[in-house]
Amino acid sequence: LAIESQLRFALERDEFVLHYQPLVDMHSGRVVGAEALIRWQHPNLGLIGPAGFIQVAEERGFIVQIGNWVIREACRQLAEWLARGLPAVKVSVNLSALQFRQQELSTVIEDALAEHGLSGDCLDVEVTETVVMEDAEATLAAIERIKGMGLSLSVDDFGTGYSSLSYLKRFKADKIKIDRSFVRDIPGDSDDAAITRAIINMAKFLNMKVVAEGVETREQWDFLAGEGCDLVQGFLVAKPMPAADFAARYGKTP
Ligand code: G
Ligand code: G
Ligand code: NA
Ligand code: MN
Repeated sequence: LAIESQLRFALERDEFVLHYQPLVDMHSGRVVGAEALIRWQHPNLGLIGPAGFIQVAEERGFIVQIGNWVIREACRQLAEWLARGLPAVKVSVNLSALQFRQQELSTVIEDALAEHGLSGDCLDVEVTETVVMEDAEATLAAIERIKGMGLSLSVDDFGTGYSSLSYLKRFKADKIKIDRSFVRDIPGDSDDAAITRAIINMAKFLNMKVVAEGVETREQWDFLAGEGCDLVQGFLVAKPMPAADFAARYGKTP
């Protein structure tokens, strides 16, 4: 059976899972966030990453339902961690452009938060630059509703899309996530070092926090720290992991 037809049933068969990757505050060294990253536990093919099905889900119109599940599951998981006394982290969920076209996005988020007794500031939504630029008026309205509920907004994979700095300002993003393609060759590559430095400085002037993605080495960390980067995400800290592993590793109160 083709992936497409199995994807249709994956939700009702409860085959999706969220893995979590920590975001670390460079100043305190503490885990302050967790990005929720979807995987499909396929009955025959094993664990499939988002690259293997998100685009198909978008094309086939499944992404809204899947994305709504992600929002609810992230809230359920965070509430469970908090109920067990784990330190609070902000959970980031990735939203695709099509989710902004549904009228109910803010209602879905509101209901998920309410059902689990969470406030809006527990959640962060990650959107790519492309999302921000497509259908700007409708997306802007949806983002304003979401931000009005207390959620923060992060621009994901920054630098890889057709960024317009005026959009960035209009959407009042709270965070910029520097795409890992720029981070990979710092500090050695002088172009990437300059780009990374420029993004960090721009974010500071716009009052936004900066997350460096894909940090794998101590040298990258040191360079980013020296440039004033706020947060780091990457294999140097940890790979994305199942919720239970995340809780076991970061649940210890410092
Ligand atoms: O998990 P991995 O590191 O392979 O993530 C690859 C990409 O998949 C990331 O760019 C991320 O934005 C996207 N992705 C992960 N989880 C979700 C999700 O729940 N919804 C959407 N739309 N994209 C996701
Ligand atoms: O949302 P986004 O597309 O940025 O999703 C993050 C993706 O980056 C996930 O697929 C995750 O597994 C991957 N990733 C996270 N940290 C690192 C890292 O340090 N190195 C590399 N190569 N990939 C990473
Ligand atoms: Na992301
Ligand atoms: Mn990214």
